[in-house]
Amino acid sequence: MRLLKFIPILTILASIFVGCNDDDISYAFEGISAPTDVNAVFDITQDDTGLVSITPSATSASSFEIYFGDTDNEEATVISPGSTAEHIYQEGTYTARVVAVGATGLTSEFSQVVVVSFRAPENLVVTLDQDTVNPAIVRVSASADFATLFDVYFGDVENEEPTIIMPGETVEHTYENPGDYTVRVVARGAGAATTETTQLVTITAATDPVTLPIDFESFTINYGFTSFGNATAQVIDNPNQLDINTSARVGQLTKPTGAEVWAGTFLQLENPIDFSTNKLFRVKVFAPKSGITVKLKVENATDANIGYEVDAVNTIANEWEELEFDFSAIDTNNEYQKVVIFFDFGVAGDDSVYLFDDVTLTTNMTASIEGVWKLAPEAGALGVGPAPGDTSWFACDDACVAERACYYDDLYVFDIDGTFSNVLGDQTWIEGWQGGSDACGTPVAPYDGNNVATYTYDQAAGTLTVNGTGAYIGLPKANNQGELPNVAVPSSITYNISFIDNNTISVIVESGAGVFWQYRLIRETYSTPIEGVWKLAPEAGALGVGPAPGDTSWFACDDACVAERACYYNDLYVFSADGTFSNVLNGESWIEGWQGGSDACGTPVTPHDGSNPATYTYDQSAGTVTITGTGAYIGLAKANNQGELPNVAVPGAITYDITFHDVNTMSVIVEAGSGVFWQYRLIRL
Ligand SMILES: [Ca+2]
Ligand SMILES: [Ca+2]
Ligand SMILES: [Ca+2]
Repeated sequence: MRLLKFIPILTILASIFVGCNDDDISYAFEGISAPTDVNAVFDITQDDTGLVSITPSATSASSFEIYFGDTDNEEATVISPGSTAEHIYQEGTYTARVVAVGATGLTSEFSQVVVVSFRAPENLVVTLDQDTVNPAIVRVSASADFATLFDVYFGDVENEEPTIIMPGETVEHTYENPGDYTVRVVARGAGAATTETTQLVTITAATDPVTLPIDFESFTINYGFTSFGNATAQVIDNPNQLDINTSARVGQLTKPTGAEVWAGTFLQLENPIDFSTNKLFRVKVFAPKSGITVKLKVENATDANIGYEVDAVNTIANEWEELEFDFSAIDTNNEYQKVVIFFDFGVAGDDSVYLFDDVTLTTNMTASIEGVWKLAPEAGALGVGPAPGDTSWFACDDACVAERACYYDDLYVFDIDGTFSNVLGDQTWIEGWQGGSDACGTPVAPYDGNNVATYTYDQAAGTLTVNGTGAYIGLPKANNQGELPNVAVPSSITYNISFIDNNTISVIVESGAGVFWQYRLIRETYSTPIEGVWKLAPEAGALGVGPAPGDTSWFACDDACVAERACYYNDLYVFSADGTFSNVLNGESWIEGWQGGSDACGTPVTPHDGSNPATYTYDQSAGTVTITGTGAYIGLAKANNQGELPNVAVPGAITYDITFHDVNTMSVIVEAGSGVFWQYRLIRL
């Protein structure tokens, strides 16, 4: 009660504050906005007096001004919330206005045509719409001559109080149970005589069979739970529309005190579950306690002895959590048609209530991000919209994909050693903010793939972070702070990533609030043995030199050497499908003395820095590959067909002998002068 006394004082203080600081109004004060949701319930007495009552309502209104609309220069009738204004009208048609006044004087209003007639209503027309998604919802509106309002009876409860609607107004009603109901609408005016009509509405039972995935959203599917062990289950409106489950409806299992340790519930599916490819169940659960065993079981439709069950333990209370159930060891010779779920298995009931949703059978994916990815060169793979999955603001269509061919060949390379590379080739799509003209052009620093970059992939969180200024996926401008150039160039970007299948990922970044850039990436595939992204095998002996092929007795980089030269072992040799070749060095490489370095990691030195354009030709019958382009090389920059730099001129091309050990391993040899064989073992990413 003490608190209540203070409220008016606080309101006055707030008003003074606002009044004294016109230039500095704080809109943080509640109630400073105008009232909303202004409405009014009208009623009329049927005694030929023309007495109409108006009960207004609104959110955040402190009073209402009523204008009945039947006199000129009318003074408002002021009433407080919850009160009813009464007024006697002569026969006629008027427009009544209801003005809701907020605490700060801001107003909102609502008008309603009021027909006052002592004649019995005529030409009553009732419109009854049944919702197409949820057939249990009906909407009723009505019109009639000489009617002030309509009483609507939906016919599903005893002693029903009618719902009053005005002409043009629609009322919605949800029936609890299937059945035939008589909807009765009574048109009323100011006189005693009424006119009425009835319509039959049939609410059909939900009879469609249950299929996977089970999301409980359908109003036509019969989620007919069979519960046991004293548990009960039903579909309810989602009481916790949070985080990973903002859907409308969920399954609910109640395990009352006294329920068996094995209490649970099941749904029978339309058909046996297809376990031929997908063997991983995911279920979203919401439990009042953590550390409970959730058991998911599948069972034969008729033989309860045929079943398979998997346990999972939840890790958090009172939050939605997606649990995984690995069914990969299931005997696929049997048929399973029931999905059974148990909560807190092994523990007797304690009145806990559990929610579950999105029972989905999916793939047991290895979910390896390692490898070479590119934007799927198809309509819709690049887009932006107000929500994940929604690219309604922009989606690159077929013509756009064709126009941006220089961009759709860009590669995103995730090396097993944690190195990330943007491999752009000579050109990519350069937007205006980069100084380009929304056209193909030379990559612009720092978004040219030349900086050191790494990545971290958190499979559980579904996030992928690329670290390094200029490293990106999809569009360089879209980062976690917003879009360039409106925000600073970030040093890392975190994307939400989900595997659609082992070779397709969805990558999303919310670049500023409510702006979701979305990319669908696919694994790069190759049509010739040499195409792809290669690197030196990071293992002893993969780099060496000797007097003959296969002999690296003069020098072979051992384990310590491999570790010392990590900046070199992540260098990439990119053989693109279009015949271009790239040295992608990821910021640093091993720089030898002849280059001005100190036999240590350092910034690449031109022309051996990957900056010059280069091409390659692969002669399968000869077993050779020729790299053409000054500064382009495989293995060691110094070793070429004439000898070793700096003793010979920088060549315009180098031819290497190559041998494939398997599709992902090749040996590359160059005789650098007579009898000096530099040898490299390369692996494909
Ligand atoms: Ca749902
Ligand atoms: Ca490109
Ligand atoms: Ca490197």
